[in-house]
Amino acid sequence: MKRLVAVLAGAACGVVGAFAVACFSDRGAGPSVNPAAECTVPVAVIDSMHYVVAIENFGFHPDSIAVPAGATVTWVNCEPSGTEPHTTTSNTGVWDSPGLSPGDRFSFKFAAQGAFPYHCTPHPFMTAKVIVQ
Ligand SMILES: [Cu+2]
Repeated sequence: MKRLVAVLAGAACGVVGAFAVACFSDRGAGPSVNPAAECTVPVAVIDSMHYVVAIENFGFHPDSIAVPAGATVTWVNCEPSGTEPHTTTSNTGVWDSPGLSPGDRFSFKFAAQGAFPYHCTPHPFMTAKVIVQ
């Protein structure tokens, strides 16, 4: 399994333009192969249509991200194991994740332009937004 992870990481890691690209395995809402790698960069841009927001220290990082219409945003819970789950929940009912434990992820594809504020249901002080351009 370790060898497979290394192969996948080798294929997906690198630097594109000014952005560091995290190691990434697109597995939807399932557990991450390597969440630690995704949590080591402040803004993980997988490619122009796929972005990562880290959930860490009871906050969303970055707390505002601009993406093009049609892009997918994946939230990854980067908290230490044992931390209570977080959600990513649209303020206007556009999306709502289940509780995400450390290492879990949730993805949503933004088809429409606009500003999409969201929060964490168990921790309403955790707020952020996605701006779709
Ligand atoms: Cu939370």
